[in-house]
Amino acid sequence: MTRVLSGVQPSGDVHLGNYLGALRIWVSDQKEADAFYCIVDLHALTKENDPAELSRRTLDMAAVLLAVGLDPDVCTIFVQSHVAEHTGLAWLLECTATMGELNRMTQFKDKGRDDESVRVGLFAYPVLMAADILLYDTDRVPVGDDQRQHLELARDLAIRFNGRYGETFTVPEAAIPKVGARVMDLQNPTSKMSKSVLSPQGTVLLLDDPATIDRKIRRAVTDTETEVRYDPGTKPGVSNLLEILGAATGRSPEDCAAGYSAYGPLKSDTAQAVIEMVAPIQERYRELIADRNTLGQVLIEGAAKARAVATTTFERASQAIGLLPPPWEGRLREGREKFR
Ligand code: AQP
Repeated sequence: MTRVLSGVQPSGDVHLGNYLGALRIWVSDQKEADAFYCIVDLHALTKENDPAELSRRTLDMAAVLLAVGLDPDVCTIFVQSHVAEHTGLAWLLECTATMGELNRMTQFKDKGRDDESVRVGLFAYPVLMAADILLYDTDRVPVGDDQRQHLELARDLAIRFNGRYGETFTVPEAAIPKVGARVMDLQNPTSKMSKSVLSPQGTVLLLDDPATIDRKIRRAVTDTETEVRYDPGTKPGVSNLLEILGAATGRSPEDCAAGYSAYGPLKSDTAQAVIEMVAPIQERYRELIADRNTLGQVLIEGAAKARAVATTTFERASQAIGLLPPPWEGRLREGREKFR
């Protein structure tokens, strides 16, 4: 069975881009693949964070993942920091990656390559992401378009490691959706919608109430023309609305454009389609967030299932690179047998 893995950072509230670019694909993939979905809390440490907020957001993210339709009986949902092998493998891969290739990561360039106070973690985070993926013998990684370059790095590291130390990792493929792969900020449609960039009016949150969604979409920046046309290069604002409408209604943005001759109706139909799409998710979320025990249980079971796969791959990689297996391991096993 194909193995799928993907992750989401608990770095802020889940937005429409996360849902259309990733989470809803996760939901359809869970039925067809052996799917692992990870709340990547260690990645959230690459930016300024409030410790109490981070733990609250991590549990909250578990509720969102269940609310969008992930079923813990069918897929594995877990928290990255609950499986120590992620950081262990990241080190082996950091010793495989080069400064040059990490320096070329556009996200790092955009977020402050020239800033002396930027954290080492932000520089190295694509390697941690490669470890997240390679630990699970992942065949396919459903992600938004912003992760394309990081996925290439994960592939390059897997190929290089296999070439140097023998076949160890599965080389993963990115799976980027045709529509909704890069939802743009409604106020700044040349930048992607993002959790950690402060753009409250430009970001539609999955849990925004209907009036707020309507207001944000009606106030979306468009342009001075009046023609509704899908043309991301010259009409980024209008094209973004068409992408959102298309993704929410299962049509192509070009098909959606054909039905409009003014921006007003396009905006109100887009808002309505989004409101209808998120309504059932919001209802389930309200029930789930009240039941912290169930959420905790899902994460305990998820971590156990994830660890079972991660430890095997990590041991394989450690031995391939020449690390001595812990000498006491055999003894421990013998001891356990003796007292069974
Ligand atoms: N705007 C987007 N459009 C489509 N897909 C998107 N994704 C993120 N933004 C968009 C996809 O969502 C998944 C989770 O990614 P993330 O947790 O890194 O989300 P984020 O909103 O990008 O979070 P941050 O904290 O703002 O991260 P940075 O600062 O790193 O961009 C991924 O599959 C992603 O592709």
